[in-house]
Amino acid sequence: MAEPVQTPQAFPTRIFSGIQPSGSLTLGNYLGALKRFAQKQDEGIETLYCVVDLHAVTVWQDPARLRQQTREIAASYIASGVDPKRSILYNQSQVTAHAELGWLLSCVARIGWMYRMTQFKDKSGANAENASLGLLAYPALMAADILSFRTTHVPVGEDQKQHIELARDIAAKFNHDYKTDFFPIPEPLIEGPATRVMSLRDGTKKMSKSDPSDASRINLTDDADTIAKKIRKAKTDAEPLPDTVEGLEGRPDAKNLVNIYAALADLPLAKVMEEFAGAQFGTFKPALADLAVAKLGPITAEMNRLMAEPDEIDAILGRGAERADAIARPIVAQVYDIMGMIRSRQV
Ligand code: AQP
Repeated sequence: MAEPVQTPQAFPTRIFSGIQPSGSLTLGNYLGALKRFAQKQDEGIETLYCVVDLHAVTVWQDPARLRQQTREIAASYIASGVDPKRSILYNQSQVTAHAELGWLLSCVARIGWMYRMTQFKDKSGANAENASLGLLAYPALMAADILSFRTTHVPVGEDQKQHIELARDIAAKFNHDYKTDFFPIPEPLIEGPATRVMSLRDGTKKMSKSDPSDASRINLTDDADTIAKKIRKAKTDAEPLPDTVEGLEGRPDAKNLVNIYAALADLPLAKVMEEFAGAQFGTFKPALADLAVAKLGPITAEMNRLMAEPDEIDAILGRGAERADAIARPIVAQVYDIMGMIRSRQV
């Protein structure tokens, strides 16, 4: 069970998180992010969920494809249980506070902090000089996403921990530099058995929507046959499953599949070990495939239904953006005041 959410300092609890429209979502995005986003909303906490299109263009995106993917991510949020009436659901570029605060915070953050980000190193590869400036600076924009709402908690997967720590450092430096306590220091919420779902082809590598191998991941758009085939072909070792969680140590591929089962079934890992103790993968994999199809099938069907009405998705994003703007605009105006900018334009 997750710990009850504690509000740091004197700020009311507010949750923000985002997903990049840089490809079709995976089972990793679902278990590490989407499923938990809906749970937080259902706990009655104020929740804002964003399709972070400004982040996606840190690497080149085909414009028509970007529009399509933005709608697909919005549909994935809704199909996974995010209710646009109870949560604020929108795309980032429609709320200008993100870009404005992003600039201000990129003047607070230090370049050295950015170079230390492992995701920048991974994504820029051997040719970092040729990466976009945005790819390097993007964690400052991510800090702005969070702080535009004076967010207190950010549910993310394990891979985003370093970026949230950076957002905390940026908030603390801003507060220190301007002798204020304006920004809360946001807490990452990294909970549950699936904070890092691994590749089906390599249990030591994160499942990622931009992995060149489609067999490495389950996409939320995959049909039942494709899901079953990918699980059947998932890399494993030759040993049967152990009877304890400890017995999975040193067996990353087996551990990954068991973790996925536990997360999909909402069962503690120990219970899954009990159920499949001594089982061969020939028994476990079909059980996992059946479970994955049963859980993901209705989500995929709902996504397809929503995607048939792109205007409706755009209208939902527009309404969400208005609500997000109403919160963020006055916060960013106060940041301008704190930093000494004159704001005398009549609006
Ligand atoms: N494998 C994963 N396991 C658990 N959580 C994951 N997340 C991503 N992959 C896993 C979480 O999903 C949220 C949205 O992530 P994102 O799409 O904005 O960017 P990302 O973290 O870089 O995810 P990808 O799939 O690896 O995208 P690409 O390939 O475009 O870089 C985040 O909360 C993330 O932690």
